[in-house]
Amino acid sequence: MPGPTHDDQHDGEPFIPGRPGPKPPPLEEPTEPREPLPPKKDQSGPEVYTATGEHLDADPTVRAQKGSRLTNAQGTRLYDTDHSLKAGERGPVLLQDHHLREKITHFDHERIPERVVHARGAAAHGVFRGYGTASQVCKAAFLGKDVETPVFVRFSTVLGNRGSADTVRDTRGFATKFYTSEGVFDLVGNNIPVFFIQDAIKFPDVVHAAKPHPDREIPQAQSAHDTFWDFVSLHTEATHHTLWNMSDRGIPRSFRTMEGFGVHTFRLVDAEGGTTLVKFHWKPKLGVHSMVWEEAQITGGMDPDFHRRDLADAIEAGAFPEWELGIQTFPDTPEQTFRGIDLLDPTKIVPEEWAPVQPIGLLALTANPSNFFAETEQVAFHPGHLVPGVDITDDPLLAGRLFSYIDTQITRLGGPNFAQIPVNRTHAPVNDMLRDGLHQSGVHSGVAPYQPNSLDGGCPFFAGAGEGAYVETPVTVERASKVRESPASFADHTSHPRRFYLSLSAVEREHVIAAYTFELSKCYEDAIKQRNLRVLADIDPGLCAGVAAGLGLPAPEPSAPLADVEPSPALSQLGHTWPTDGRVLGIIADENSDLAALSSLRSTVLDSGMVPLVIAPHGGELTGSGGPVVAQRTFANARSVEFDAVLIAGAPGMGADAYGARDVKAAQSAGGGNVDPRVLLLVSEAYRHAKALGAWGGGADVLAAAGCPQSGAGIVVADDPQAVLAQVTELLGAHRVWDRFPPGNTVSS
Ligand code: HDE
Repeated sequence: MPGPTHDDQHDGEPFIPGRPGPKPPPLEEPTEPREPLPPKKDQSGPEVYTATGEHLDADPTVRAQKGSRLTNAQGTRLYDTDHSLKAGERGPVLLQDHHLREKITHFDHERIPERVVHARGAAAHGVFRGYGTASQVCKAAFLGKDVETPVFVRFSTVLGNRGSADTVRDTRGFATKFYTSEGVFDLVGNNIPVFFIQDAIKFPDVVHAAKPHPDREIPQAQSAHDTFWDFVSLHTEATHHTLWNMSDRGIPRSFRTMEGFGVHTFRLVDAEGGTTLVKFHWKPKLGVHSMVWEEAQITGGMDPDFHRRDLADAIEAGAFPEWELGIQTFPDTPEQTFRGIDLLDPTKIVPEEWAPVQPIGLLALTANPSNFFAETEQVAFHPGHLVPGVDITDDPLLAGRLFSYIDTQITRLGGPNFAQIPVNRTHAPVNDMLRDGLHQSGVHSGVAPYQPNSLDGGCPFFAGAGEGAYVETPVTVERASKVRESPASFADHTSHPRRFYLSLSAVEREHVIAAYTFELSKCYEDAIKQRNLRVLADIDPGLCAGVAAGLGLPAPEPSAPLADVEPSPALSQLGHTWPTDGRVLGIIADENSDLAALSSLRSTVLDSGMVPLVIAPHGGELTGSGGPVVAQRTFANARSVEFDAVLIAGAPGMGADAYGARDVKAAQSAGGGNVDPRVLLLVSEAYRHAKALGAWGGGADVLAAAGCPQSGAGIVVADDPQAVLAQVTELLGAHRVWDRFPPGNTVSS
């Protein structure tokens, strides 16, 4: 009996190429005029009237598109949009063609400035549900038990332009807009818990250093260049963040498998006015996973939209990504320190072993945006969007951010009314006294937008703290001299990076050494390499020696005795078992594979929440014995990086479009036999990237031809495909077959 295909097995579910779902209806040429598609939830806005009182939409939904006929921006119907108005068919175009001018003028202004940092991003809608566990320390309504709050989350890279690749080595933004009943709260965090600098005044400098060189504008979306390494070696407070960037955290597997951090210490306020200092953490339900560097590089070329696609596909398939929000809590003492760590220093973290992360709510991303520009591009975050119960501290980095975000939106979104853009609109009632400005879309009533007034009946009235007003915590500010200085506690730039490095497993340290070596080897100036080696010598001599060896430079001695720090095991990504939901299995097959067994294997994979993608010599269907089986990928378009594990269902021969005869001969003479060279590449890469490999029905020969062992760490060969799958699934719980990485020089002291 033929096994299920994605054509017939999942009626009623959304269709995603390569994922379960119904077959889309055939494309037809439309002939009858019809209304636009009904609006989605995120295309709704408040009820709107024109200035003359016309009710714009009865349902009450403001839509960009209405009616079945093409109109101009004024709603006048058009009969043609393909021809300019001309004096005769071959004559000159007339200036009086207002439709041409409106169309071209609007087009000329379609682009807005991209974000100065975090330009490349992807976003999703979702919902946050409070556990109620934070209510003891925070009065914010959205943290109450089972309170559900709509959210919009944007993930981003920092350095690259809007069109840059997703998988570059960089920090990732993790910005969440909570549309709470008490106003908008933005938690504008990163996937790295510390920052490069301790004072906002240096932000333009660090960004100038990290962005492409101003003369040639290269490299794009990279820190592997002289100015970046010049800056971080001269501003050693950047060492901790840089070390995280050079670790596997700098190349996440997906947005779904990233942690998030609020970075700064915030102050929560309870119903009685009591305060607690906290650090925010987002913990992904799927675990924290990264790429290996070669994978990230290949993916950057093969699928620059990899993270964006992964997020959208997962949501579309109903595999909603989830994170738990947690807080580390610290007493709000006058010193604002915890076990000697200055909580106002954003280059420091408090180990989770000392202050456990306590879960306070669950975030699920449940819907993709309907329009990238309207939502993902126009969303405007601001750390100053706070709600009663959440207050700031005197972290000097945060202070600068509180100014910067609102300022940048004025340029980027063209004026001060960006809060009126649908994605930025609060869900709480607004009654402000802000008026006019570019792109004002409110038609305000009343004549007295000032307080107090007598002409508008005194409206709007103030709320007291008991009526939900945002009241700043009355923190005592001591009288002091004005200075441009940092406190002495900000001077320790080595002990925290050292703790991070010592908390990593041997293989993670090896990756850090390789990343530093790669990046510094891209610098032209030896002086910059040497200065960075001096910084590393003060973090860990093993790290310094490894990088120095790679660069062919002598390793300097530490400039001071090394800090005696206790490692924090929570900082390592290894040693955990994670759920396998959403993991992608590539299954190599051809007409000669046992297709009946393959079909039932696909069903088992789907039932366990993973994604099976059959990789075949050609598109369409495999129709051999036990078929048909639909191919989701072909030898021509699949690359190992897309898969978390690779299964080989038999020994597939050469694809119909295999490389030219010369390459095939080369592959064969290199021991590949009749196996398609692209399959050999795929398998050998998966092996090199420490992915689980499974084979049956002759698949072991492919392993051999690809130069991989047929047994050993993470290699499963058996007759029964289901038995292979069971073992591979178990291996996936650890994400990679870590033992496969060769032990390197990770000696540290
Ligand atoms: Fe930002 N940052 N930042 N930043 N940041 C921006 O705001 C800024 C910092 C972060 O998806 C900009 O709307 C200053 C830390 C994210 O739209 C800008 C300083 C953290 C995003 C800005 C920092 C962040 C931004 C550019 C030093 C982690 C993307 C466009 C004081 C806690 C938000 C924009 C999105 C974006 C300024 C440091 C996170 C220019 C001055 C620390 C996730 O306003």
